[in-house]
Amino acid sequence: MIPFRFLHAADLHLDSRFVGLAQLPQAVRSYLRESTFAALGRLVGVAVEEKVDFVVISGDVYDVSDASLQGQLRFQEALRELAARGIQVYLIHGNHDPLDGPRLNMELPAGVTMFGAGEPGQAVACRRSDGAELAVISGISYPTAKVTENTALRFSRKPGSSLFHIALLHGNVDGDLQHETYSPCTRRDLIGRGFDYWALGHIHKRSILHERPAIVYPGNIQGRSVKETGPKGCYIVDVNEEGHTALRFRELDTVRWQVKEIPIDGLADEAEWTNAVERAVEEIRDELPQLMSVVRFRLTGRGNVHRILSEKGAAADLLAELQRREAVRAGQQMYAGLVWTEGFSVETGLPVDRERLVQEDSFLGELLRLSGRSGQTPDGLEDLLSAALKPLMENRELRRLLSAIDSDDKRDWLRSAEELGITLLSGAEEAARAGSHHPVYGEEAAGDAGTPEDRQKRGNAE
Ligand SMILES: [Mn+2]
Repeated sequence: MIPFRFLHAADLHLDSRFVGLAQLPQAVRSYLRESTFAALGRLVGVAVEEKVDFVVISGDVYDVSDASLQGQLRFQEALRELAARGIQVYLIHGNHDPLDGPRLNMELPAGVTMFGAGEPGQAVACRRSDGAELAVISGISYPTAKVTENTALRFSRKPGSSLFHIALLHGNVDGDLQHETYSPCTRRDLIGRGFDYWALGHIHKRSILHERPAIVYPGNIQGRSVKETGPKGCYIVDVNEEGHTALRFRELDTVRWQVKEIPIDGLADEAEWTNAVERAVEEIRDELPQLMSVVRFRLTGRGNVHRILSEKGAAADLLAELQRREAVRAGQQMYAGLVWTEGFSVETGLPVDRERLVQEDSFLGELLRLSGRSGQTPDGLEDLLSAALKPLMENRELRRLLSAIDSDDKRDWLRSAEELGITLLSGAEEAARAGSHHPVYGEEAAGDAGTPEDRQKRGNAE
């Protein structure tokens, strides 16, 4: 077998709209909007630099079936650039850009093969230098957005061919429940077809499901939300004389999404907390000086800062300030090293000994035990919430909104409610105890108002 090299990418989602970011300053928004195209540009650059013999793209070239004109023209341009270098491209369409989408009827540049729907199309890829045959490539596109059939079973090797076999499939292998089950199949189905490399698309998180045969999701080429964190790109696949594959990941993204945790334990006050966040921002800037980063900070742990975060809205204040600073950079076109804080997820609590509170024979102890029991099982959580939400469910509009809440959000609610309980009740109980020993008015009348902390505890009890 002749050794060769190819590039495997999927889920380009060109011209994604980044919904939900409408509030961004124009300069930041337009850079984000450009990021899927920038990643495509880098893909072309990597294909050229790595001297690949060909490129395979496993569906979802566009984000929506009625892809923007700009998206289509830019993709066309990338294909022409690859064609001009003699790099062949093999592609399929997926659930986001099925064949029945109202797109331009564009003629594909020479050297580009787009597989249709129905029976898998088959093509032979050749070496760039001399046209020697390298591999048989098969693929099926989605005719419409919804394909629930196991299309993997339709693939078969080219009879009599001993060439390396690659299959392009957009679908859900081994039922990742976070995604709708498009073209569902199992690893076993794929292994059974006798192919050497399954070039998958659909799941945006990159993963190598199997080594021989290789079953590979390269992930999308550009993260598009806080759910798509970390480096995004493509695989460069080297096939040797024995037909064994070696994969190397190449980053293509220009905007990197991250979630960073900042524990508040031990931070004494608002100033220390602000410093910790600013330091985290600068660390990201130092780590990724060439990229724009979008980060969500998860504030976790227990400490005094919790009160400032939960009562003073300090997170919203700092967020506005951090965003203002980066907007200035964006206004000066300094996108490399820009760190856009997308938001804070406040998951903190008061500096209390929760384990001790759970044991306590008190209203708060009982509340924490109930919450612990309910949170342990999905059914327990559902029971608690359905009782709590019953009045809201009577309203049609609210019912519609609530039905879209997933179980992660529900667990967050339970956790927040628990912390709110601790904040409101632990203070009250301590103050009540303190009050029973030291009558408040008497103390103040005697001119001893106690420490500021004592006064705050009493304040909470009111
Ligand atoms: Mn996709």
